[in-house]
Amino acid sequence: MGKFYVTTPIYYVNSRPHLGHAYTTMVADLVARYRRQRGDEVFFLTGTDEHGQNIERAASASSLPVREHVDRIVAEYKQTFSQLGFTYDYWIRTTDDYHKQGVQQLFRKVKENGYVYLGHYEGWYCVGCAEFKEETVDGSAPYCELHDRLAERLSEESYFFRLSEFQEKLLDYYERNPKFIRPEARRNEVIAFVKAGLKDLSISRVSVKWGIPVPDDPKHTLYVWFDALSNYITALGYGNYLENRFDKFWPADLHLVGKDILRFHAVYWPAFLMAAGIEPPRTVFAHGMWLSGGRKMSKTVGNVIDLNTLMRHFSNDQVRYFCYREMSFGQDGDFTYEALIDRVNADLAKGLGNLYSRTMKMIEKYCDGKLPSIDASKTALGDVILAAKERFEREMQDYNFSRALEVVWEAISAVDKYISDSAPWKLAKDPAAQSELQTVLYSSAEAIRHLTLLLAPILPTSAETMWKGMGLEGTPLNIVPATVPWASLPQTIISPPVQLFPTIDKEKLMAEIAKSSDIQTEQKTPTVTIEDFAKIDLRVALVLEAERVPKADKLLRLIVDLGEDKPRQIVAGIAQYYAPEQLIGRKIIVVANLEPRKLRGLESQGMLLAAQHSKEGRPILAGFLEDVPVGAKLK
Ligand code: ME8
Repeated sequence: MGKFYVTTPIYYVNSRPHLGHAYTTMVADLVARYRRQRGDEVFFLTGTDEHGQNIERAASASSLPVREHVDRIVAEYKQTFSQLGFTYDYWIRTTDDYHKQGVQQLFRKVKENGYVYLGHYEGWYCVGCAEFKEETVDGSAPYCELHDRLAERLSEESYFFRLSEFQEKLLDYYERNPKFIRPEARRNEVIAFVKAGLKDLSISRVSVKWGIPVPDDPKHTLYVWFDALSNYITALGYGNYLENRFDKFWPADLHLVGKDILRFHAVYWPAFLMAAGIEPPRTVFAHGMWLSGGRKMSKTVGNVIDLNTLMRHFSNDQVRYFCYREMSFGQDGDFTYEALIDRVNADLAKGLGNLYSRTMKMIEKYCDGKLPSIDASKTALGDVILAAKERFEREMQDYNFSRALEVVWEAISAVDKYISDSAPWKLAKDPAAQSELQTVLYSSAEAIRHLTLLLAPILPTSAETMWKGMGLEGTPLNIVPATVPWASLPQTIISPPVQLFPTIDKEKLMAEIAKSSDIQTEQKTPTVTIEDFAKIDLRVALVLEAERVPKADKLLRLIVDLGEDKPRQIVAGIAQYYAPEQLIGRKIIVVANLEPRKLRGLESQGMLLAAQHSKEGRPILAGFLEDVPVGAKLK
């Protein structure tokens, strides 16, 4: 028995939670339940990252005061995570006062130890990434692929963290702690990155107001990542008035993160901690990303898996099973509703559910619902189950969730096969085979009991139902599987068997899902008045010229005639779907009074209209079947 401290990233409150955010927390929930079941004292932390320019911008886009905006998103996160049944112990918000105190304390400590100095920073900053980008060879603004925008030039007074002094210390730490960064491939990437050299890191901004003030110099706010990473210790009471859990729980045993933010956790975070004289965490595990239909989930593509839709059509256990089983932990995975339904049908309905109900039905029928009692030495399956239990523990402790599940399902198949081979329905008809029949039923039920214990952290609701259904006492999550010997199943009375996982009618459910995501999209679009609509100047435009924008795979530069004095330039992100020559001479629709915007240094004086292909995500340009005069207004 020991302690176990597991964390998730704290999520940005610039948009609503989606499957990706739920996933990391779902894995943390699994680890937390697994550890608790084995008797550890667990602290499971999750929460929200609420400062910085990005959040300020998201708030202004939703026309709300920042406070109100963040409170709303946090409420939605909490509501969703509670519906998903997550058992976190604490929810940290970086806008909470104790966090602010703790972060300031960490800054003071790092400064006191000589690792902070005041300087000037000038560079290309992407607001979306909240980080400075590398200089380009020709000195022009770098383009951020991820956020489809040019970085902005920023020069300001800034406090710097002497990251450059930590290169050797970090490399040494990685060397001495081979499990610090996992999986192995990611560890190698980080090592290569650190070996290439570390520059000092700017850790304050004067340009950002929505943040934690630097102690004794409040015109600066702390860099969002310094603020955010500190959450892992401020939530334990570091540098503030919360209950002191730091002494018990630090260092963290497991920081779970997506691979997108590994560098912050594996380079900056241990360096900040070392600078403050605090021990770094034990393991940072970077998992892969969920793709959807083979593509990165993105709002523009429209393939984000919405949690409300997911929760409406699937139980938490079904979603948990799929996520743990489908994603090889550490690699990317593909999330589709089709695959989810297939797994539920094959593994849960036909596999686990069927084994449970056939066994319980036979006990009901052949033993009047009372578990038989037999001599332990006569049982079958003991070695299969004990071997499975051992392998399961090894895989779980190594965070190979998918393989741990394979182990359980192999055991399920073995029990199934044992039942089919022994054919209890035949034994039942033979009065001389009664003791053999009891052996088969007892062994199968005992195997199910052991597997239920293993499954408890994975499928908490179903495991509880199975446990109660078998008339067993207590709750499986409070029982350490290793302390339960084989062939110790008591003679309980079972409840009438229930169907744990009904088979899903795939076609029908897919149609319902499609319908409910349409409804959702409709609901999210607010109604506008005719006056609002009239503010948008839509015009017919003729494409005169079209060419690719050098070094930007996505952009086309168009010259279009709107029937005005002179043609306009429009920069559009359609280069992957339309060749320039396809467009010349074509009549399109343009939003003529959109605020001009610079893309790759080129001013776009309008926006063209296209429909979004819902499945492929590709844009399809709007046009007319009949001929229309250039410059005609649409209304
Ligand atoms: O990065 N697949 O917050 P964030 C799997 N605030 N996981 C995904 C995912 C996907 N498609 N999309 C998101 C931040 N995630 C910072 C973190 S921590 C001190 C500060 C998960 O809201 C994954 O864990 O952008 C990823 O690392 C995290 O959400 C990013 O959440």
